[in-house]
Amino acid sequence: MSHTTTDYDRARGEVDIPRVPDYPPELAETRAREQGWRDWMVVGVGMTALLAIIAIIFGVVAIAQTDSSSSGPASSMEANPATASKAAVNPAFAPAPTLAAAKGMPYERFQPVNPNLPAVPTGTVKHFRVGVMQHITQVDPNLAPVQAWTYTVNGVGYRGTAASPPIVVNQGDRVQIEFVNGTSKSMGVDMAHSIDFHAAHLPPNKYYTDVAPGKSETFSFVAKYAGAFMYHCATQPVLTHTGTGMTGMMVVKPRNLPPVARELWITQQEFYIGQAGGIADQAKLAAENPDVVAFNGYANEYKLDPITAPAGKPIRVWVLNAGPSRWSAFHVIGTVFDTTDVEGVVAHGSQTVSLAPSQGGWVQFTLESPGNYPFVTHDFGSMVKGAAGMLHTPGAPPPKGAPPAPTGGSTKPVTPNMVHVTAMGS
Ligand SMILES: [Cu+2]
Repeated sequence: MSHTTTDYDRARGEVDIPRVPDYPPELAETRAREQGWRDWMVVGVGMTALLAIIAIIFGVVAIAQTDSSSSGPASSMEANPATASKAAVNPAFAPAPTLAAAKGMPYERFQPVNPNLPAVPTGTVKHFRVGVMQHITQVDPNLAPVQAWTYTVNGVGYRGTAASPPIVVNQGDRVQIEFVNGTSKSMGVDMAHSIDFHAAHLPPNKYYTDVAPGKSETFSFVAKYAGAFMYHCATQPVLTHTGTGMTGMMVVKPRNLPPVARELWITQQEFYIGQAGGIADQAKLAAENPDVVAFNGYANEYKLDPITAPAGKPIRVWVLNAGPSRWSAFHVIGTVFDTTDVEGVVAHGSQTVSLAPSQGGWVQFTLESPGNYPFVTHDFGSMVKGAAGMLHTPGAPPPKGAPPAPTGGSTKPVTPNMVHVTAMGS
């Protein structure tokens, strides 16, 4: 028994901690005298500080009066704290332009992204033709359209949002990637892009390199480890390319993962809006100050179009935090995760999974009773910018206050050359 206790202490680092000696009683009088001195010192320092503050206040008032009487409105503006703080607002962090402000700008109509995890393709080698499109879409129903640079996978692309499709394989599969940087005029590609797979063991200098518009490259790798891995553009500046949408999820399913009633995918992404029709705002990107944080490429997408899922049966959600910069705390309100696997760490009974930018995994849970169960990032600063959705079970009333999905915009591709904003690097 004592053996076990000792081991616990050692494991918790609670052995060999030096003890602070007790105060020797013979020094008690000296200690009291020192305490008295310290008390007077504190009073003295406090009085001095108070006098200094009073002097500063008098000085500032005197200067402000002199300025406003002698040099007119410019100086008096500085003396007025309200006006001064307004002038100090960095214009880089101006609110994103609204849809109304972008009147007349063409953009693609919102279409909800299918959140069902696609099946693993057939064949011994899993072949994926990955394309690029540069298009004009909203990422929030109230905000101006922006440029989104996104990937297509085997012909599937998501116009009307800035999401990229998941690539799904089984652990141990050989994966062949044919990366094509824009195949037609409707893809709107006017610059080099690239693709970097976090699930692969490959020399980046050889394969994650720039591919010119209209050109392609092919490579393959074995998906050795299971998980939700990021894929993304690695073309410089990488913050701009990933912040303008060039990220996606690659799911490597472990062998013998039990089937579930519903298997979904959710990618969290940030958007930094400067000009209507423009690319991600550079200053906001650098300051990690997004206007929108979205699941699957559009703010509050699955509140606009709730995901139906059964009650009383296991549900699995593959989650990726594609960033580029903010943290994600994925949580489903009204349940507890039975099992989670984040970056190879399996846990049971967790409430929230913590995902740094690029990290991913899966969560499995049951909605025990019929109802409406929101899912969010519990980083509420990001949640209020659009990283929230809704799971709705059959038999539950429709979620209250769900806004109608927006219907504006074009059903045809809208490419950057159709709006009057200069593309980066051109
Ligand atoms: Cu790119």
